[in-house]
Amino acid sequence: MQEKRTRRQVVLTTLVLLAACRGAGQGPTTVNVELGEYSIKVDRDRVPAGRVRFVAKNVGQMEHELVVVRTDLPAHQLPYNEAEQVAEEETAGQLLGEIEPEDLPPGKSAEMSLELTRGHYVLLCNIPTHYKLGMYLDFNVD
Ligand SMILES: [Cu+2]
Repeated sequence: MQEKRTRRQVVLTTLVLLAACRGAGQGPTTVNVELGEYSIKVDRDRVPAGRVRFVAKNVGQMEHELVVVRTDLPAHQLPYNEAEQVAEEETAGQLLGEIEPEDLPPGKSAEMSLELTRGHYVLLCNIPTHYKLGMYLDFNVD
């Protein structure tokens, strides 16, 4: 009887410790992003809710940017402003962040961290014409 209780205590203590360790080690989820002509590539397009660190590298020959929008619309169906040749980020949903510097020169990297809740997001480069040329990507947070 007593042994049973002790064993249960050990199990409980272990569970508490495991939970504590997991909590302590819970840093941001890193997503590596490659920007190029004319695509956006990521090493993961699905992450758990929480802090997400986007590390973007411009692997192309011209300037690009990285914008994160929360929207229910599929990445290829954001409202488009024909006159300015850009996707309308604010109309599509909620603009969450933009990497700094806004226009990332070729060969350069930059990062940003965002607190993301469960839902669908779109990553895009909204330098005129780039969205239409294919610089968008669906991204999900569970
Ligand atoms: Cu671009």
